[in-house]
Amino acid sequence: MAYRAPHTVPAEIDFPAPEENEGDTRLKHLVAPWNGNTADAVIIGMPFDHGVVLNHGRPGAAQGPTAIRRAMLRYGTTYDGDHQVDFRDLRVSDAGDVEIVDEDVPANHDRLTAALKVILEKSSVAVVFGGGHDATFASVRALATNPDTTGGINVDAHLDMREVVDGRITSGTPYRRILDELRLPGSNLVQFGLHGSVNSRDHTEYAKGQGVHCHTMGQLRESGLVSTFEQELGALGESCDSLFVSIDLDVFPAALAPGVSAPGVEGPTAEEGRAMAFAAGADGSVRLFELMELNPLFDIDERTARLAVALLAAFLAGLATRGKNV
Ligand SMILES: [Mn+2]
Repeated sequence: MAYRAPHTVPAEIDFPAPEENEGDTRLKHLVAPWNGNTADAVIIGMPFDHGVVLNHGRPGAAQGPTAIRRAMLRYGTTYDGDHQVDFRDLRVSDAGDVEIVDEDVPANHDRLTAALKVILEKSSVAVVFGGGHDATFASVRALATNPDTTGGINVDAHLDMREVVDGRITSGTPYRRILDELRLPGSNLVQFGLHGSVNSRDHTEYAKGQGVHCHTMGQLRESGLVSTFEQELGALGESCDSLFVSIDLDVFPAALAPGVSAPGVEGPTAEEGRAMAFAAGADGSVRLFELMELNPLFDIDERTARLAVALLAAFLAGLATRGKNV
């Protein structure tokens, strides 16, 4: 029987063996089921969207991880033409999905944290396919053995900085919980790509008061989106040794990403998304990369799923350059 990380079940999608397509190495040929060995990247799916429902979003993100894997079967090579990097030699494994128990948000978060702790012991990076964004609390909990030196960037339309009221943990609360419960310093968090008309003044002022750097899309059009992302990532690396980059696909405009829990109107281009993902992959401090909130029930012709795969490919290309002066 194949190795299984704790609380996981095999992915619904099997990737074909690499030798089937020599000379045209596709993303799907790169990924094998995780055998528990050391790896460059291990993927885990979090097929859970009850936190989205509790946040009054539209359900369906529980099917996100399978939708990303399905898109990987048909889309993407192991060559990044933008950076002229072939990442076919990366060791990329799929640990499957977290085995979900009912609608119990904390119990399912505990399962993701436990599985990720095992993955992070063996792999340079963990890649999470979501699922509702509430799970990022659980992912960062696995990463944050030392909260003072753990940090990251949330690429998201929304702050997700709502207070937990009466124990209601939702997809709107993860970054508040990362500050309040995991005790990461606010200055270790960056909110990136915020849409201009969907975050309240109170939540924005709360975040800034905690020392969180907040960048709206409108501001990033002035400052330079990709260069600001790279600057923030570099600055976090000065004070932190373990970083995460979590991309909520709803940061992209609905024209690019219709298949999300909460579609928006502004956002980065796909090329800017890929440039950010590449920078995240190339940064040796980044140990956790997330593609969250894909909701295939609302996707159009796999548009959002393919965008997620393009971001994954850019991240892996960046990862392949670590330790090299590319
Ligand atoms: Mn979010």
